[in-house]
Amino acid sequence: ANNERSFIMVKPDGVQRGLTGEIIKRFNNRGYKLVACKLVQPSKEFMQKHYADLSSKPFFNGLVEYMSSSGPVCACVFEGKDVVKTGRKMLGETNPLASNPGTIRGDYCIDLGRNICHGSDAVESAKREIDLWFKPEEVITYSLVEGPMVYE
Ligand code: YYY
Ligand code: MG
Repeated sequence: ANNERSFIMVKPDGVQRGLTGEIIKRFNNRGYKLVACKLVQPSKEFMQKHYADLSSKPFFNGLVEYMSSSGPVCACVFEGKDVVKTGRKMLGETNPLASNPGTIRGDYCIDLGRNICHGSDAVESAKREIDLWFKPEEVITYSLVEGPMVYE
């Protein structure tokens, strides 16, 4: 389906470093459609919900603290064929130093806890994350004029 959706977020380090546009641009250039986008200053409680699956990890508290107290994040939803899996490839590995050049993390960052972006890891988690971050009316359904030039 061409209407798969992924939750892509520019983390506080990405926003602070002026990389918001670059990250959105890469998804747009690939052919993915931006269907939601907003700047948010998430609370600690909200980030605990977002990263609930990682609550038992030793880095959880630091991660939540960082994500909620270092500046805003840019929360986005991109739509298109295979966007969840392809989006993860475009982001690179969790550890930027293990990420190939040409990926977002492989081109723009170094440390694990400053890896500038988030992308949903499965279609199901994408649904959960989009519902958490956006009201239904904030995710816009529209057709891209260039659609037939991206999809055959
Ligand atoms: O999905 P992804 O962001 O690539 O990695 P996750 O395993 O979901 O971890 C979320 C987030 O936590 C990661 O982007 C950086 C941080 N983190 C960390 O600080 N230390 C680790 N050992 C693992 C992850
Ligand atoms: Mg993850």
